[in-house]
Amino acid sequence: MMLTVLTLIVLINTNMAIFPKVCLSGEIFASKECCPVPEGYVDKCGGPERGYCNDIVVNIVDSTDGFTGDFERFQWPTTFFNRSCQCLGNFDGPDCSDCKFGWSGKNCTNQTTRIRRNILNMTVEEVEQFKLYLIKAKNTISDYMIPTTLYRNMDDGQQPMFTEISVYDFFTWFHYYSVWDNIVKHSGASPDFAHSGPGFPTWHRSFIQLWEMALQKVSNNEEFALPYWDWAGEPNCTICTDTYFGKSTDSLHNFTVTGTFANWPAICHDFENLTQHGELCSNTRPSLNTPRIQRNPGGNESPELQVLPSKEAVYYALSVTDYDVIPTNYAPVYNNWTHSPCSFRNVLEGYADSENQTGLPRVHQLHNQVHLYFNGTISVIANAPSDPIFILHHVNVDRILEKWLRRYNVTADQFPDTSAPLGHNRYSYIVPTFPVRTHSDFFKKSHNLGYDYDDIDEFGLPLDPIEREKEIMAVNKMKKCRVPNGDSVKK
Ligand SMILES: *[C@@H]1O[C@H](CO)[C@@H](O)[C@H](O)[C@H]1NC(C)=O
Ligand SMILES: *[C@@H]1O[C@H](CO)[C@@H](O)[C@H](O)[C@H]1NC(C)=O
Ligand SMILES: *[C@@H]1O[C@H](CO)[C@@H](O)[C@H](O)[C@H]1NC(C)=O
Ligand SMILES: *[C@@H]1O[C@H](CO)[C@@H](O)[C@H](O)[C@H]1NC(C)=O
Ligand SMILES: *[C@@H]1O[C@H](CO)[C@@H](O)[C@H](O)[C@H]1NC(C)=O
Ligand SMILES: *[C@@H]1O[C@H](CO)[C@@H](O)[C@H](O)[C@H]1NC(C)=O
Ligand SMILES: *[C@@H]1O[C@H](CO)[C@@H](O)[C@H](O)[C@H]1NC(C)=O
Ligand SMILES: *[C@@H]1O[C@H](CO)[C@@H](O)[C@H](O)[C@H]1NC(C)=O
Ligand SMILES: *[C@@H]1O[C@H](CO)[C@@H](O)[C@H](O)[C@H]1NC(C)=O
Ligand SMILES: *[C@@H]1O[C@H](CO)[C@@H](O)[C@H](O)[C@H]1NC(C)=O
Ligand SMILES: *[C@@H]1O[C@H](CO)[C@@H](O)[C@H](O)[C@H]1NC(C)=O
Ligand SMILES: [Cu+2]
Repeated sequence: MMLTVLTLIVLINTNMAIFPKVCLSGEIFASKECCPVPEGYVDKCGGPERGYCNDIVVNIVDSTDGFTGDFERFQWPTTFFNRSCQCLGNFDGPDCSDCKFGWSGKNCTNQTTRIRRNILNMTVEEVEQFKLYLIKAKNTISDYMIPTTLYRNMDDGQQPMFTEISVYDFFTWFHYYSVWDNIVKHSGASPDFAHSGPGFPTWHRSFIQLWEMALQKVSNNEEFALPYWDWAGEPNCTICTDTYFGKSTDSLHNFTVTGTFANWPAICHDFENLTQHGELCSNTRPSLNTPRIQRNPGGNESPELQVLPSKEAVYYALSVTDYDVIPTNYAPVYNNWTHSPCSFRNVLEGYADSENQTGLPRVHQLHNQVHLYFNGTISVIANAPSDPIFILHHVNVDRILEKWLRRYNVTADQFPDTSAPLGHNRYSYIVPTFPVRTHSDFFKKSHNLGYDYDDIDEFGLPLDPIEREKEIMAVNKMKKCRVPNGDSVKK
């Protein structure tokens, strides 16, 4: 405890977070207002032309599903801050000095579309450059800090306890915090703001996009776009070579990796033990004792996890027309949403059968299957982003979401607005974004967010004529998803 406080003082003196550093000094933190004055301006939020300071209004008070305990993520972010910058026009960021996704230039008037490419189509030099950006992110301190303990230990806001973290590890921590179980367990399940519900695709879309933006800043390359790895139908992990993300080594069954990311520290590996002690992962400065990332592709003893998802499984996901459905009575369990049959989200996330194309509950398919296939750091949900393959995997998951959004040309009203689990409703703020964003903000075609994929057209179909024909035929011949007891599935 003492150490944390001392560290904090030093940090505040040198500069002044999940929150921006500038809002974490004692007085500002206690006021619950995070409305910084951007450099070169005299007014908060760059007012009046860039933005103004405003109350944060929680759009929807999500059901707590009977949870009790620590609620700092509930009604996010108002436990910590209840006022923040409301940016105008194309301005964005904690002090409105950034541009909204897809805009650039001093006044954010230049519209840009960045193209996310298949990593296997990039030159060796381009791959090398991407890897250098990741290393730079791992070695650069973020403008944001993360809490070292629960808010309830911060003397009702009088004693901010935050620490610095690298730009890369900030994202690992961000993911961990969305999953971390600080609320008393209910029937064996724990709240998860990022998975097992309608918000899974949009939570990860926001996450990947914020990460992409952070890499653009760190590399001073505004044009940079993250690559994807299209794992569907791959016989093996094609990017597990030293040119890409490294081979696995079996030395003493540690399954560490070779190449650029050998010895890449994996923070928060001990989160389960910490959770049991009611503590947050706060040991974010990697040391020699921090475990390294590990993976052993195809090494799990379960045969279904020794292979990657088939192309047919992706075609099946694309054939499911409903985004997500209210849980039916089909298989009541705690989080009924992972048992929602015939839901695109559930199929994509991997809690429904896509290999045999029934759409019925099944835990290890598509997105989940890829995580588990690696049998290592990326297979443990909370700190999975410690392995950079996480990025390539999730950009591909986002690409499948994009194909689906374009194919069905959906509007925001397809996204459940009141019935979803904690943090997963259409207008719930995505935990722990700050400034806040909603799922609805990301449930739109990617050109609205300033990016595109290299291989798909406006209908989400492959540009390659052979792939296109194959996909159209395959999706058309998929059987329509049906709930076994004959109940009709309503949105
Ligand atoms: C925000 O929090 C402060 C400090 O607790 C409180 O005084 C103020 O009333 C709150 N404002 C809103 C809009 O909730
Ligand atoms: C940006 O906007 C300001 C204020 O409207 C204007 O003075 C300035 O010339 C603009 N800069 C550019 C590069 O457009
Ligand atoms: C707008 O952005 C494009 C692509 O990033 C760049 O090539 C161009 O120079 C920019 N234009 C202005 C006026 O900043
Ligand atoms: C998959 O990769 C592993 C390790 O890279 C290798 O040992 C194995 O032979 C490969 N399997 C196939 C089917 O290519
Ligand atoms: C592998 O694991 C063993 C025992 O757990 C440990 O002593 C050794 O340092 C590890 N090696 C590497 C390279 O991590
Ligand atoms: C678990 O966490 C507690 C509290 O931080 C610590 O005292 C203990 O050493 C940890 N145990 C292990 C096995 O890491
Ligand atoms: C799951 O479904 C069952 C049966 O419909 C219902 O009783 C239960 O409340 C649901 N649980 C949640 C968390 O929605
Ligand atoms: C698909 O069906 C076959 C035959 O019924 C079964 O053996 C297999 O486990 C199923 N696989 C999946 C992924 O559902
Ligand atoms: C790796 O596979 C082994 C063998 O199936 C399994 O016991 C272990 O839990 C897996 N580890 C991870 C992290 O997936
Ligand atoms: C999508 O729907 C909008 C109206 O909601 C319509 O203007 C547009 O043409 C449609 N696009 C496609 C590709 O069907
Ligand atoms: C990738 O490269 C191959 C040739 O190397 C080309 O046929 C294919 O169209 C490229 N794909 C994309 C998405 O650019
Ligand atoms: Cu995740």
